[in-house]
Amino acid sequence: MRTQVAIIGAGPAGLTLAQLLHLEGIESVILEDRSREYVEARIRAGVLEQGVVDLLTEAGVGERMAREGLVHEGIELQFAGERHRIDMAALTGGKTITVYGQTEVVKDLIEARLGTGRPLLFEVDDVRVEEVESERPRVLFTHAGAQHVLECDVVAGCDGFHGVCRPTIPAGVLRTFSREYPFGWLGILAAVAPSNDELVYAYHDRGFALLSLRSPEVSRLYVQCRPDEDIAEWPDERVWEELQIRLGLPGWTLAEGPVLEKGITPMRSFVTEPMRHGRLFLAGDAAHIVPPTGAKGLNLAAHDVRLLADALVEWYSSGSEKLLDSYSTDCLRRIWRAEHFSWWMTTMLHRPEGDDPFDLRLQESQLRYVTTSEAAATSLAENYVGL
Ligand code: FAS
Ligand code: PHB
Repeated sequence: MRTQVAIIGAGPAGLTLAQLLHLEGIESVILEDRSREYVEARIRAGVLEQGVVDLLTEAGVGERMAREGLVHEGIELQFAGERHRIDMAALTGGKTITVYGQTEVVKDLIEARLGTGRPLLFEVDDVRVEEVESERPRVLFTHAGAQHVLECDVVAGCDGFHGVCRPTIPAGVLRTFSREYPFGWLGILAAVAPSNDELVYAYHDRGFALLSLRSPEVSRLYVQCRPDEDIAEWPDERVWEELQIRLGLPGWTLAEGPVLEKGITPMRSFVTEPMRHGRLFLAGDAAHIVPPTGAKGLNLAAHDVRLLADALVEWYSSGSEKLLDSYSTDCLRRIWRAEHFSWWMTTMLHRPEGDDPFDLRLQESQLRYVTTSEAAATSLAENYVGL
């Protein structure tokens, strides 16, 4: 087999890259180790920045998102029994976010890919990336019981945090930066109308809680928990009880309903530098991870592949490697801004281990400041809607 760009991973990064390259007549093959059903059902992100909505629309996959996505102009921060709205549209000259689940983005991208007739192979195994330091990299894999060699010009490592591409890069080449947080998120998807029109990020003595949504009929909610929690210790009743306590306000009730999905997500910050080694380019979670408090993960992946697609189009059309050479630097500028914002939102809103009284006062002061100062609220808003 031969192609121009071998894409490892059919998550938002790999699928978006493939679509952008297709629109420019550049061939690619996507190799995904899970099934289509698994990939489309994986519950993850829920918030799209304005810039990513525009990117997906320009890529021709925005029609259902425009119809079903929920455009929000603000979010709410809750602490000390008060709920404060951050009017992000007013603070950013009209920029908004769109609530549209990652599952739906992935379904739209897979449908578009299949419509192009270009290869998207699910349930591949034993993926190995070789010769990335040469001008003829290749990917070895098995599919439907047969072994294959995919010759290509470039490999795009879009295979997530646990993928095989980043480890392909020899030791000593990469520099990694990471931070593990002493807590995780227990998330539920529930068949009940959201009890608030906009997202609510709640700081509480018992821990953080987030009220989000997927549609007018489906709620998405999270509570801070220990990272090593056994989900068996969180029956639905306990989840709802914690949500009622942490989000509760006088005169406001949180509607409950059947839990459709429940899972625990650990939280970490992680960046690898550089994001390129020879003809291998890393994008999305394969290169960086953010705690989900800033709703940046999916959005960062999309921005990476927009830059990678631009660089590949320039290379194939003019032979210039200028954008390929600056890909990593250009991505990392945005990545580190999002890493800081995600770390800042996480440390401001999550109950710290040990309840250090100094830390608690700092958090309350920060929350008070960001909900009373236009300058501080503008900083949060411009990062949240996307710089
Ligand atoms: P992905 O991990 O989505 O995709 C990588 C793909 O590569 C996967 O389909 C995987 O099966 C495949 N793959 C892996 N190894 C392979 C191999 N060897 N061969 C072939 N294929 C391989 N972000 C938010 O903004 N908000 C959230 O609430 C949020 N919640 C999250 C919850 C969880 C449990 C996780 C893990 C992440 C969450 N994220 C969230 C972040 C998430 O949305 C990522 O940022 C986003 O999926 C990044 O997309 P990709 O880079 O495409 O990586
Ligand atoms: C979600 O709806 O899944 C969601 C929203 C905002 C976040 C994280 C997750 O910060």
